Amino acid sequence: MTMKLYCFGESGNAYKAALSLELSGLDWAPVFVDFFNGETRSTTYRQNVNEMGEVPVLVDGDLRLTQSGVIQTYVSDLTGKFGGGPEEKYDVLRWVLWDNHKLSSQAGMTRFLMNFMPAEKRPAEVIAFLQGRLRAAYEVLDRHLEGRDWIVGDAITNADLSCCGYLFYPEPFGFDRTEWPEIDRWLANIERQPGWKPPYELMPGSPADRA
Ligand SMILES: N[C@@H](CCC(=O)N[C@@H](CS)C(=O)NCC(=O)O)C(=O)O
Repeated sequence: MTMKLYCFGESGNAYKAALSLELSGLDWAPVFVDFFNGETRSTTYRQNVNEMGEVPVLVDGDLRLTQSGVIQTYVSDLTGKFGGGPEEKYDVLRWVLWDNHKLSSQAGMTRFLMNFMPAEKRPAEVIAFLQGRLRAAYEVLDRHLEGRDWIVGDAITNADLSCCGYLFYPEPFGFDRTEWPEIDRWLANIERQPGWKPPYELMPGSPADRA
């Protein structure tokens, strides 16, 4: 049976789940969530789809999973891909948790404030603060990638598929991959994976659709 992923194109957190599903070769289909018209905040969504009011949500038969890291782990359990070897799995988890806290959550927030919030409401001080926090995260990642092709071990894992979640988006949020040579090289490694697609080709909905 085809798995369903509740998502929308602008969501880097949903992209992490979509990319894992796509690269794993599992049979999945997106279900568009109309975030920009308030769907995730609706009572219907919270009662029937996700009490946390978020995407991504994966539905596989009777099983419903939320949180990108959980969905990625499920994909690994089903396919044996991207989980790292037995001695790497905790290191993979360590980077997924770091990403969820220090990289993706702040990148998602900054990108939202700089691109999707009406221009007159954009809080310059908050954006500057978040960009400072993000630079510290880019530094951690760039330094870690020195001499490595992948974040953990010798092959792509959920650590990579999590940390890259926001870094392929075209909208400006203070990240320029040419400033970070190790991150740039690592993103190119991910782009070379068979089946790789950028976010707006993998999931429905994009700024262009709303223009
Ligand atoms: N840690 C969560 C974060 C999920 C998340 O923040 N999703 C955002 C979209 S990128 C969302 O659905 N927000 C809905 C809202 O704030 O109303 C994950 O990795 O799945």
